[in-house]
Amino acid sequence: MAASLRSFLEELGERLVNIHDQVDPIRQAGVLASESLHPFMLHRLSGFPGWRLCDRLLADRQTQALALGASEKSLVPYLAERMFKHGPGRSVIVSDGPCKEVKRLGKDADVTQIPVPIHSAGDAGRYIGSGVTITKDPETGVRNEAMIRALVREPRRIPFWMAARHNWRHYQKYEARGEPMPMAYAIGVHPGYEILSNYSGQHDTWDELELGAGVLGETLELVKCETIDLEVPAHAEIIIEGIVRPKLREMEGPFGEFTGYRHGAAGPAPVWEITGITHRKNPIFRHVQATLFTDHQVLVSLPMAATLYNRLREVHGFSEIHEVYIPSWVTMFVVFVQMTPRWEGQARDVLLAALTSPNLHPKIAIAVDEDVNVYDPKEVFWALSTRVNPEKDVIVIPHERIHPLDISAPRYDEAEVTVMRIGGKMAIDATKPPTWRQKDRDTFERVKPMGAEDGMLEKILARLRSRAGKVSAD
Ligand SMILES: [Mn+2]
Repeated sequence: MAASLRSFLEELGERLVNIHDQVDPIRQAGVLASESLHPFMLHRLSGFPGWRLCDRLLADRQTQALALGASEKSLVPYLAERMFKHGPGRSVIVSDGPCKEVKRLGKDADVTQIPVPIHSAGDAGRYIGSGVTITKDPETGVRNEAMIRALVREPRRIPFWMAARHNWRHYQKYEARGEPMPMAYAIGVHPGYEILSNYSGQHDTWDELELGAGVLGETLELVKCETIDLEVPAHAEIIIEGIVRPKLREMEGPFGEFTGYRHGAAGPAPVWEITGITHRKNPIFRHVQATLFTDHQVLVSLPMAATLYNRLREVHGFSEIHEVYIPSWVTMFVVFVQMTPRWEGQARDVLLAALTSPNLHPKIAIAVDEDVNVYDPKEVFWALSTRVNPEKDVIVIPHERIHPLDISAPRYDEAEVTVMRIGGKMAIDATKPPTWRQKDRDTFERVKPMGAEDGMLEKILARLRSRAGKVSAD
């Protein structure tokens, strides 16, 4: 069976919380998605009979591992191995697919008839944040995917923020030719494909959907669009097709983003003119609530962590990297690296590599040793407190390009559709002295309470620890 949103929902089994109460998706789904700690499905949507809505499919490490076919314990190393050693998989074009069960083309297409929520109070309107955005390089014919936000306020006219670097490059090429760019959204695909569509590294001969096929170990089925020259995933719940004319701009934003702020990118934006919508029968709208601590961060931080894991291991020819962790509670601007430094300066170079990568997000990078639980903020702060001498272990780098939505740094050129911000970055080396100075390193060996290795105490310890609860990766 092809990997689809529905196959994943089946795999979730009892983890999926089914809600049969009547819910207004436009005005009530935002807070439900924001607060939920579980994958959930809304079965009765006011004003949208026949539709369902789901979100928080990647609510924790367990569901993330399920989406990628990985184990919880080695999620990032596994993903890096599938992405960079195994590599992209194959795709095949088929003549028909479930995404075409219902067709609404031309003037029959109306995006407002899809249960798209308002994410946050103060947003410019309803926003699609869950569309895997598909464009094609007009010179090479290679597709690109990313997930970008689109403002739904008219049936067929949608301003959208062109933050993603590769889609934007495609649009620049179409603009230079004076031609409209075909663009499609695939909404409601297997979350493995959603995750990989947020890969930001270079790709000249394959696209992010094929990278997803490689990670999931299947051949991806694509179908041709009805109204534009583009291929889309056959098993998607919803496909939206359209064109983006050159030079045309409309105001877009504000929109409450993954940073927890609504400002940062509002301004003139390209306009997507909808030419057709196709969807499955009894369609499921996959929502991605774009506020703090939601799927939004995870969708981007997982491929980013795998990309960094792969990249950091190459520093100095070989660096012993155990984990790269970008929790949703740091808004993707902070990267934790767990490593064993061998040489003097190695941790610092690893951190500098983490701050200059395909992703603009990392602004602060922190390295800790293998004896620090990188998933536990208390442990990381302990390492910061006791292993950092700020006058030598903190590097501040001025005047770097930083993430467009990081409003702590000033914005340049408000007239452009993509946002440019320049600000500082910081590396903090909270590792012990490197292994080549073993004696100095041994000074930082952690003390263990007496009896820590006494197996006879396990039952008593379990009772005594039960109130605190263990911190694990989110
Ligand atoms: Mn790309």
